[in-house]
Amino acid sequence: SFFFYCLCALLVVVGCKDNAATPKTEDTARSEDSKKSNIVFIYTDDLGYGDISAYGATEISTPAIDALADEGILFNNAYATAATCTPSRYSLLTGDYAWRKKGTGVAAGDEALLIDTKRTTLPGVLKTAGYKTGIVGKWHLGLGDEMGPDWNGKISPGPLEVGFDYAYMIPATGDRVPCVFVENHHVVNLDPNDPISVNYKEKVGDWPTGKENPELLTMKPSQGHNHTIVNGISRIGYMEGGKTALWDDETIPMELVNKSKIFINSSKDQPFFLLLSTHDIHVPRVANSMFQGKSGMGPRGDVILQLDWTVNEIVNTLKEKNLLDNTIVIFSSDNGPVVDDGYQDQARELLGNHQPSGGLRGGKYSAYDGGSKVPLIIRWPDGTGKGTVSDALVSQVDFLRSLAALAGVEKVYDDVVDSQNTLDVFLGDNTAGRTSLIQESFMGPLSYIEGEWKYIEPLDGPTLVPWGPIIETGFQLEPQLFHLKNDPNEQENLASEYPERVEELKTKLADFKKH
Ligand code: NG6
Ligand code: CA
Repeated sequence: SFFFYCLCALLVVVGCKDNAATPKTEDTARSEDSKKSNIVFIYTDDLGYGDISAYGATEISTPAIDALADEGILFNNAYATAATCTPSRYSLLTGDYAWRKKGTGVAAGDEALLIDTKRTTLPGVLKTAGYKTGIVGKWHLGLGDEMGPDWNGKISPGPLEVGFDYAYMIPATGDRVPCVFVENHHVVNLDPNDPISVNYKEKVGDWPTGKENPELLTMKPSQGHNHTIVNGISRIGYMEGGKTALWDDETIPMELVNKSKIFINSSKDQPFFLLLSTHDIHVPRVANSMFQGKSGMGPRGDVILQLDWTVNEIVNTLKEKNLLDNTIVIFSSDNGPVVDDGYQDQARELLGNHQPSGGLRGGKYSAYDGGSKVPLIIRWPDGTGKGTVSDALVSQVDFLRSLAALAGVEKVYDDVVDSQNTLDVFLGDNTAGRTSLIQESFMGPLSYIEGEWKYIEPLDGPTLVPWGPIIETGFQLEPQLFHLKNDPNEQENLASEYPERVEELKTKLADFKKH
């Protein structure tokens, strides 16, 4: 029996040793993971630096978003990587500037997936750290293989192939067909007897278009947006079929909040990462009846109130489930603001004294700061930095390595070129932030910010966004140099006064491009 005892002891020792050398069992990993904070990232669309009261808006009030700022850190110097949606989102998810990859400008509604399924991604990294990962809302990064999405079959690759466990998506934008939700690999509520056809070049089927039947429209385009009419609104692109699958524009936010709640509730046993990518405040701006006429600023103002409602719903859900004390809430926008973005929704006429960009020069699409300087608020569950304002220079490209560090991921692969671990900045401990960053405008030219200076590459292009939103592109034949600290609204081009500075920043930008 002594021998038996020794054998048992030996087995126990070997067993322990074995245990230490191999990965943790699923159960121990689970219990450690459950201590990790959840992450809810509310990524809004086209919301400007001056569009919410936390950032100084006086003509509109956004109490739920402001509460995040009261309980968290408000960043005064935060940038999306680009002045349009697709490249900014590409950077958030991949940790790389989008201009490194061809074809990452504003994606068509039938574009193939733009993210390489083999590369490191933010959701993929969090997944390796035990997170359940989900995206609810706007995708706009393409779907399917090089043939594009198969709307009537399995839509793949997509979010599930780049690190998300769950997806409930607006495939591109609210103003692009097909106007249907996609859940994981399939269009939601699709009747197989009524298949969807989509074409971005020519008309398919016989559904009326805004161009041919303007009398059927409840919201008229001001520019483009005159193809197939869905729910009284003409869109970009032609479609037919999928009647039972069409979304209802007035309840999109309710649908997204509902799917977010279900995702949160189903993630109790492990930490979760939810990217809630709102349709608000992109065009077409169709507020739910709860918000119609409530802002006094027309649909654009009404959907800002609707966005605030979304934030309130999500925070309340976390509170009710006792999760707010263990959840990081991040709030930001994919690019700067635009007033008329192609529909006659009276946004310009009813703007009054409201300044969507908070006085910054330019707006969505632009090389000036109005294009990509955006609101960013982070509410830490333990009250870190509560009610403070940070002037540190921060970029959304850094969330990949920063959240990876937070989640305890030891290795982030080298295919991530641009993302830096700036967790100390996001926590408010480092008030300087990045030394430099790059901004992409809609036709490609880049701007380079380093310290107090900003350089904009010269480009022979239009000075105003060509299709009429009255936004300065920031394109000039000559290089531009601004002292952002003294001149945050980029009024005085100092390039001819400081030619060496121009040369220096130009060279540094060129070096970054070589990476
Ligand atoms: C533009 C659209 C604009 C918007 C934008 C993409 C016209 C005239 N304008 O081409 O309405 O859809 O693309 O916006 O069609 S983003 O926020 O998704 O980048
Ligand atoms: Ca956008």
